[in-house]
Amino acid sequence: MGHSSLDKIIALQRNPANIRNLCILAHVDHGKTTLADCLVASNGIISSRLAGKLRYLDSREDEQIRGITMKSSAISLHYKNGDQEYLLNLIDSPGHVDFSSEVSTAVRLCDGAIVVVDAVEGVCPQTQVVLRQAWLENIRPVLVINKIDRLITELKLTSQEAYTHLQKMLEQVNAVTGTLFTSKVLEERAEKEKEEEKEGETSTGDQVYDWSAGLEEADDSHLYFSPDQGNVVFASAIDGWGFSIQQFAHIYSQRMGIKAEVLLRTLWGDFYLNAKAKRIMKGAQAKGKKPLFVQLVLDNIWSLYDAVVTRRDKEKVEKVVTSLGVKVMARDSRHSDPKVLLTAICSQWLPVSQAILSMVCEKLPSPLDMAAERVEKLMSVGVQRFDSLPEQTQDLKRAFLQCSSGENAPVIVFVSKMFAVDTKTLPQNRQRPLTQEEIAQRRELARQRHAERMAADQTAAESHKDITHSGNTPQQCQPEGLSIAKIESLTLKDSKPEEEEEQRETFIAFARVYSGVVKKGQRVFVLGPKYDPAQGLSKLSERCNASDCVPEVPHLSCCSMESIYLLMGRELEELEEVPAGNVLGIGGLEECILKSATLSTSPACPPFIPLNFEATPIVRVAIEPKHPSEMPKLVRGMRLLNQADPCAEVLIQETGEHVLVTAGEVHLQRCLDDLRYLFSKIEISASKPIIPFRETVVRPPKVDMVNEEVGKQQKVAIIHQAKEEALQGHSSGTLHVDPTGLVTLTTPNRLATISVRAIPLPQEVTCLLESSSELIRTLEQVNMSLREGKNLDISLGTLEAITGLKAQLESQLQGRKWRNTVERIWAFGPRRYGPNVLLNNVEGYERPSVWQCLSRSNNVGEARAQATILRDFDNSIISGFQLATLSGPMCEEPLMGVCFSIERWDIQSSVPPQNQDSLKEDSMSHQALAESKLEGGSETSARAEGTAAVPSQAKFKPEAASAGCHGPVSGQLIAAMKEACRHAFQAQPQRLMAAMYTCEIMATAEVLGRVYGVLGKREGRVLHEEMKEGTDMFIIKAVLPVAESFGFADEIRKRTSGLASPQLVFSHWEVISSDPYWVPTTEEEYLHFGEKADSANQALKYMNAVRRRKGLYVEEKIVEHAEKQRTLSKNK
Ligand SMILES: Nc1nc2c(ncn2[C@@H]2O[C@H](COP(=O)(O)OP(=O)(O)OP(=O)(O)O)[C@@H](O)[C@H]2O)c(=O)[nH]1
Ligand SMILES: [Mg+2]
Repeated sequence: MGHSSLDKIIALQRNPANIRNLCILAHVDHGKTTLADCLVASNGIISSRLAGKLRYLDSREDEQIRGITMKSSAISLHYKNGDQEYLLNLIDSPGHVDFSSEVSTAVRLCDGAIVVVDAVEGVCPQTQVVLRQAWLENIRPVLVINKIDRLITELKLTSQEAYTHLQKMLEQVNAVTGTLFTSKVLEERAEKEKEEEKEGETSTGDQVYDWSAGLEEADDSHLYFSPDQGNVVFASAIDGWGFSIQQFAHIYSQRMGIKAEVLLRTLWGDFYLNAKAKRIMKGAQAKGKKPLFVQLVLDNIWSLYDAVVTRRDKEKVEKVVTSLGVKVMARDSRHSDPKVLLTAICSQWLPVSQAILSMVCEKLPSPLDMAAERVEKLMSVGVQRFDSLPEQTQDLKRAFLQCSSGENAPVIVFVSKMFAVDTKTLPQNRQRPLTQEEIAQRRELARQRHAERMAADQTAAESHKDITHSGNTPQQCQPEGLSIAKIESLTLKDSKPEEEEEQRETFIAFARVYSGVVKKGQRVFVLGPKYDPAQGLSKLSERCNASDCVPEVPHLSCCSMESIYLLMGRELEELEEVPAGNVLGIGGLEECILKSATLSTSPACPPFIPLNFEATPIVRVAIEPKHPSEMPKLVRGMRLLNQADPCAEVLIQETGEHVLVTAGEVHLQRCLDDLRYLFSKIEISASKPIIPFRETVVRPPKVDMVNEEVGKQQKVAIIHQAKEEALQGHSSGTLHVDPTGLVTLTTPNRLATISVRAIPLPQEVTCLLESSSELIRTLEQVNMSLREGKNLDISLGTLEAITGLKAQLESQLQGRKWRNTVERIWAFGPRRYGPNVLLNNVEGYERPSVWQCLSRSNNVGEARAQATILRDFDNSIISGFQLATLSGPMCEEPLMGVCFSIERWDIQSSVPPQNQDSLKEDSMSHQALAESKLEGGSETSARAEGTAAVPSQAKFKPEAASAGCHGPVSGQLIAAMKEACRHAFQAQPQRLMAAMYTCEIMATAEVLGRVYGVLGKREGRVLHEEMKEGTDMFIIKAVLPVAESFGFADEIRKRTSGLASPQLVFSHWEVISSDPYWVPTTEEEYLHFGEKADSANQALKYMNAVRRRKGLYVEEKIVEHAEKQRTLSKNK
């Protein structure tokens, strides 16, 4: 990078009004990086001839080979728009679903986005996702419709058809933004109403709102994409052209003498030119006239392509060239590839960089225009309301809005990811060209050294002569030995740092300054995601400096920003300081930041809300080094990988396996490559992907495997069988299963008895719980702090969301069986927010509900007063439930969609035996199950006497005697609860749930059959198929089990010769309908499936595969009835 442009960028960084921070977002392969190339070429960083071919921002080798972007990277460009100079910090993001976390990291640092859509493919799944992400982060998008050339050369549309096609596409894009916007307006309106209601029902009591009132009031015109709004550019990045209708309005207003404003309004839309009247009229479609856009814009482009590419008409080309006033070099016009000539003409006539950059400068906001709403959202820690934050923290909002670079402005920086670069390529270590003086100096030095060496050689030769002359061998040896040792030590010294150096990857933080000036070497506070500014402020003074000696505050540390860089795509440029409003790279933070963080000089600054990732990491593999001795290197490498990737997770399982969790197959491949060649630099081997399953229970099926109705008798028989099996497993009498599936279990010390029943949750409830897991987690946090007696100011939105969840649950859990269940929910699990429910059906046992935060003012005191012995052990029950739901009995995978209802719970306090008499009073029974009460009673006395050292009783029930050594009751209760849940689960028909991907495949008619073939082979299910309008493409939407998905994309690509490439997105969990424990019981079933019936049972296969992987017992008979194999030879 030249000095002049670096200086220019540094100067521009100081003027936030002329800075634009933007990213390029799109579905995979819609041409983001190609477009970025054109913009980069406009700054002379790459040659304009190579623009589009180089893909400059895809700097990794695998990105170039695969042709897809995997990491987002930034580059700073300058652009002169009119008389103003602008600085554009541009971030190119990946479009593949596997890397959507990289998109989140890019979007957070920007104020605007260029959304690119392929003119042929139109709105694709990732297009919707990125539009949503832009929405969630409150950044403003502009639209580029790319690859218009494909409409001409591939689809061979006429200009009129192309216009209709483009119109439709624009509608599609606007439909997506429309839904986002409507939901937001309605939400805001509801919030406003609520607040007004709260403020006082007296004054505004009788105001009536129409449901659409909010929608009409809000000005949404800037939210929709429309060429006449100036936020749409039509382009072909590969051919280097692009235009907005402003450009054409400008051209034609001069040529035709029509006002530019009039043209601006009419160039896009149903208008036509009436040549006779010399007027622009409405209603082109109705009158069958050419719309203005076709006549004045598209026709020109179409005829240019026709002349240059299709017909290669030299004369016409010359005419066009002279009429457009562009210059074409002779070698371009003589080139065998007509595209070269086309690019040469187009890039001068309608340069794409100019169209896009001027739109960006005019339509996207500068850092100064940051909306107050966005700031509040960024600063709202956890569930707290913005106005409940400390005053100093609220004051910081002003700093955000001012985006000031003054000396007194607090420094606020957000780091959205860490990326690794080779230490050698850092600007500090890069070789710079030598000046003349330095060259002369070096020459002189070399000359001196040479002279010295010559002199030394001479003296050495002389001394050698002396030694040989004297013939004294020991003397001769000594210096030699010495010198060898010296050399060794020297090489040792040399090689050691070199090795370290070689391994070193330097981590650079990808960040943005929101306020203040970041200076090299400055010390700042690093605020972890859980840092609470109120707590920080109570321990530190507001003026406290990060370089002072700071007392310990949780989630707060100090760090110095050792170096500061300008991000220039593949290169970095070292800077001394960066003012507010810019994107930058910061070195020296790898010790204090894992993936993302907030940095500030003020302890009042809250941590920014976490990035929202759209991708779910789901593909896991176990990794080990090829040579076991290299384990430490692998561990280090995995640590670095974890830091360098926003989405990858690295875990060490209890089994000691090192597990890598990634978002998909492509992401996995990239992570493995990174480990191999970058971070560990050793050979590694990865296991086959570990596929996650869920375990669940279902209602007893009504038909058997051959579709015959299951008779009542038989059903009972099955349950009896299950019961027997369950009882066989437990020889002691502590377990009891009744025919309805109620499991009663007593702890080994006979102090507590629990009865649990497992009930399948309705599917929509499971879905709801699964999708609201974040909310449930928040709810759990709130409950936790309520239990600790803290008072939290929960934001209105959160409270509303919780109320909404409760109402939804209530409406979905209808019917006699579920009456009042929602109020009685005890906990969710596993991990306290999973999709399983624990129900309190114990008669007479009251505990604070999980919804207590909704009505907490009147509930807390009451709940405390009720603390009983049962309440003391409440947590043990929850823990047991969490353990049971974390790993089920089928193959130790988490449960899903199961409701455990506790119907009875007895406990006796574990008082020492001298209090024998009081035992009975402590004993509490909440259900009058006569027999079990009797049983419980006798057990109690047995236990009491046993511990009071009455030997005869102890013999009678030896386990009761050792109650004391069974440990505290809570531990036993946890284990018993876990066991009870497992048995209750097993008493119901069990099923496995498989993770499912959805995929959208775009394929032409001729390869459609093959796509279906591959889908069918992999147990995929086609949801729907439609033809894309105006093309010969079909869009197939299908679901596919994750277990069958490995190699799917490759297979499809191979079978269709690269014409179709699917993208797999995790969508949901689905119950596998077959019963893994099923064995044929009726005659028909025997006939159908044979005796072993193991051929068709997919669920059993999955289950056994998981069990085998986990080293669990697998019941498998390879040969059941062995028969001697006979060879049927001819001779017999
Ligand atoms: N016909 C045509 N092809 C284009 C155009 N722009 C890009 N392409 C091609 O589309 C393919 C994908 O381009 P990229 O720029 O890598 O797409 P991307 O959006 O960066 O892809 P990801 O980063 O992987 O999401 C390349 O083969 C380009 O040559 C265009 O305007 N017309
Ligand atoms: Mg790309």
